[in-house]
Amino acid sequence: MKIGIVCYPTFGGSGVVATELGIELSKRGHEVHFITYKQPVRLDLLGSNVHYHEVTVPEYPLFHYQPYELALTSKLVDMVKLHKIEILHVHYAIPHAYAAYMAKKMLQEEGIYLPIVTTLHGTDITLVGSHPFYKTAVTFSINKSDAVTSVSESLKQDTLRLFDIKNDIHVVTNFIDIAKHTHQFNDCQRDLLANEDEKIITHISNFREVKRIPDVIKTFFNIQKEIPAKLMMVGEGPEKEPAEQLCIELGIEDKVIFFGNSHEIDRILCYSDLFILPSKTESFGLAALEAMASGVPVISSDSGGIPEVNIHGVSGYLSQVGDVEDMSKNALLILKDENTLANFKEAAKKQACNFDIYQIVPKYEAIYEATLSKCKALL
Ligand code: GMT
Repeated sequence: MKIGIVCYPTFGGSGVVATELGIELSKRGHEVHFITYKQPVRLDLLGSNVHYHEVTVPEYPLFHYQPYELALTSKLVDMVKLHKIEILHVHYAIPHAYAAYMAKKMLQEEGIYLPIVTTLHGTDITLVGSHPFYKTAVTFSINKSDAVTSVSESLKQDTLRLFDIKNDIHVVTNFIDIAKHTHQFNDCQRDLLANEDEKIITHISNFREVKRIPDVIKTFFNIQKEIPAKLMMVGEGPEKEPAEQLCIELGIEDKVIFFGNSHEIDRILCYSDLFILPSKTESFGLAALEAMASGVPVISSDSGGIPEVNIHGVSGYLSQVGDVEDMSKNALLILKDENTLANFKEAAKKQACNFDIYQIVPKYEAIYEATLSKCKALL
């Protein structure tokens, strides 16, 4: 198949999922075309089956806001015609599903039929999409997609609750390439960052309010009172500076390392003992899955789709949003005893295997095929 993929090219989970999906589809013999404004961060494999087409939005002083949807729509039409793209998979409803629908209508005028698959990722529904400013257009775009998927059952239910949806929503969970997380390092040089007796706790996110960064710091503060430990904070975002300030106020700044965005997530996870994800809402929690795939147990909130990924008492523990005391208690339960820690590490890895890329990508292929057949039958 010739598949177009539209996504955000940044460090966010939706872009990561779209990129890993495209790479895997290309390995399975499909021709994949990424169409976005920058080469996706994890896309380093451009080749005969993977192409990248940049959407450029020229600055024009008349516009207070530069019209990205318009530029994306035009690019989609041009690329579909040039490369004979058969199906378009858009990740994140805003504005991708909307631009895709406009492109589809323009192509229809020329007798070209382009089926659209929209994957909902979370914030496009729970945080941004349901805002009254966007809701009408988001509802329309979801209903006009030829197939809709969501990355968890919880997100599907949120979508049905928040929007008036006429389409079926297929749950296709996020996935992970287990093999990649298994054999990469013989020695990840843990001793560069921590002493042998120190446990390493990690948090990775885009440091937005929804991630509840102060809860990560406060939980770590409680942990390090009981056992020697270091905290690795990976990512960039508006909550990073206040977090650095909080570490100073609590007197733990020498125990917390802020990395910024990193291309070495696998190495950081390789030497981690525990991952913390206390988010207020989280449709899936790809970062937690990546941690588990590296054998790192997860202390998380129980919000959104996280309980579908992190199993309480098995791969880690779940607490109510904001319950720092419970998260601290659970973290210490795992970390204080080496046998317990080893068991949780093994169970985390095992649970991650349920989301192996080789089980999930065929589900997308099946959806593409069914959508293409359904659309051809309607012609
Ligand atoms: O919140 C983020 O970390 C970024 C956001 C995005 O849109 O990229 O992530 C969302 O999509 C990820 C991939 O499907 C999910 O794993 C995250 O849980 C989801 N974030 C939220 O729901 C807050």
